[in-house]
Amino acid sequence: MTKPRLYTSPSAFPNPQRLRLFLHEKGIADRFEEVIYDMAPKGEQRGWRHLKLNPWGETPTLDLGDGQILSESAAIVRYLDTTHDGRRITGTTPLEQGQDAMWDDRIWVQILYRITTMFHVRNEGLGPKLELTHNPQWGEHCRKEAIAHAGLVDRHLADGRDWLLGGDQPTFADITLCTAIAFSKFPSVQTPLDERFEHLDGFWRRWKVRDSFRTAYADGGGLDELADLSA
Ligand SMILES: N[C@@H](CCC(=O)N[C@@H](CS)C(=O)NCC(=O)O)C(=O)O
Repeated sequence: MTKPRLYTSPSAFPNPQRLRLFLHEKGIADRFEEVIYDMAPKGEQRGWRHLKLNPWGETPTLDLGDGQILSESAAIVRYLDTTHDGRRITGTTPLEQGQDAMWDDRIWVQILYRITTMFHVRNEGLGPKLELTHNPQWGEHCRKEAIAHAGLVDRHLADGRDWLLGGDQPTFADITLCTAIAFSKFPSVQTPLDERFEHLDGFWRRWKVRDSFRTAYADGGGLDELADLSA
């Protein structure tokens, strides 16, 4: 039987990385055929072949093989979490599911999306073929917003909890926060949230020793500190 196909990017790209980390936490990564795009400079995600699958021109995109296509990281994760056996990564009870969605939304909109916008508009982003807007002031605004909201998350973690919901295993919101911290450290972003916030530092260190993290970041994530994972 052919496997569903996932269109993704190298691990430095945080949204497909949210999905990849989820797949490894859930233990189902081997059930998919992964197509890793050359995002830049080639920009396969913006070419017509991919746009036929996902007109938004983004990764991740899941092709279920029966004519159904899913995109948007959280939507794909929630679908796969409920349709596969194993630990529920997006929360078990309705309350946990609500809390996980709440934290995921806060972190995606106010931290990760801000950092990715900064990446695109402040410096070179994906390069001249793909970037349409250069606006350093907007990038700086996004950076400040990301830092301010990271401070709120840091305060939430200050009560000694390991993960956002207070359990003993990470949920999807923790995955989104992990990829946001990783991307904040990317060379052209240079806003390392772990260096600025004590509890985000501890959180990042907890992720770095997890098997899921070490497998999902096996290509190094574009970060010197993760280079040994690709050895
Ligand atoms: N809302 C989308 C965002 C996806 C997204 O921005 N993906 C980036 C990779 S991290 C992308 O494909 N960018 C392509 C481009 O900018 O050309 C999601 O949650 O999956």
